[in-house]
Parts: sequence; C-alpha cells; structure tokens
Amino acid sequence: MAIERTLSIIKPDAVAKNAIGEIIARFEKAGLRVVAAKMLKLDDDKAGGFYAEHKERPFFKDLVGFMTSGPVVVQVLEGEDAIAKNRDLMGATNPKEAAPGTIRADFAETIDANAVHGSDSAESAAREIAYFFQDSEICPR
Ligand code: RTP
Ligand code: MG
Repeated sequence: MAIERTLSIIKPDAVAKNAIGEIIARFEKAGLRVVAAKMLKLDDDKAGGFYAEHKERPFFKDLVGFMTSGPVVVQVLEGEDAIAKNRDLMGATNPKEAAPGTIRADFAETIDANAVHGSDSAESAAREIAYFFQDSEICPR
C-alpha cells in the first residue's frame, strides 16, 4: 500500500460542537499523521472554489452558506492508503446512512452539516491540498 496524502476539513458544525480533538484523535488512532493544519473562516469565493465541481447542483448555495457559517480546520493527513482510509473513517455523506462508529454517524446531524470533508481520489487530494497549503506549510514526518 502506498503512502498517500489527503485533505481533511473539520466543518463548521463539528468545530461549533468543540469536537476538533475527538475527530483528529480518530485519524491518529487509525495511523494517519497530521502533516499540516490551520483554522480558517472561509469566504464565499474560497468555499465556492473548493466545491466548484458541485457548482451546478441544487445544493451548491446551501453548501457554500454552510461552509462559510463558522471556522473550519483544514488538515493534510498522511499515511498508508490515506485517501480511502479517511473516507472509511468519515462514513457516508448522509449521516443517517453512515456506518456506526464513523465520524459522521457520531458527530453529524444532517447531509448538509456532516462534520467532515475528505478528498475522494488522488486527483482531488492533489488539487485540494494545493488549494489550501503551500509546499512550505507541509511538514513530512
Ligand atoms: P465532501 O465532499 O464534503 O467530503 O462530501 P462527500 O464527498 O461525501 O459528498 P459530495 O457528493 O462531494 O458532496 C459535497 C457536500 O455537499 C453536500 N451535499 N448535499 N442535499 C444533497 O443532496 C447533498 N448532496 C451533497 C454534503 O454536505 C456533502 O458533504
Ligand atoms: Mg466530495
């Protein structure tokens, strides 16, 4: 299995619940390492650009509104099979369908406010990491 990097976002609902530490602990317990991290308040442009693939979808406006509703924590996670491992830890997009013990099952309430984002492919991970971090802000460990 290859060592990969993936972009994770702890979304405004989970930050508001004071669950940053519990969520990061799940990544670390699964063997993923935080190699970059920062807290940000996204504006419409930054959030809209991040989710540009969903621009034509009916939920896009609500998605941007939610992602700008409070601070988020963006991180680069590194480890074996990091992209799929993070998606497994997160659970299904809709928390009502997320498997027990996943982050979304335990911390999310609705499909809109679903606690975390994780890159869905190697191509997305490369784009999303570069969207938030300069190379010099990433600290390999
Ligand atoms: P994310 O990008 O945030 O990690 O979530 P995901 O891959 O599991 O889901 P994606 O299809 O990329 O959708 C991005 C976010 O848009 C919201 N969404 N709402 N109302 C709806 O039908 C709907 N579908 C998606 C979710 O908040 C999802 O995380
Ligand atoms: Mg997605």
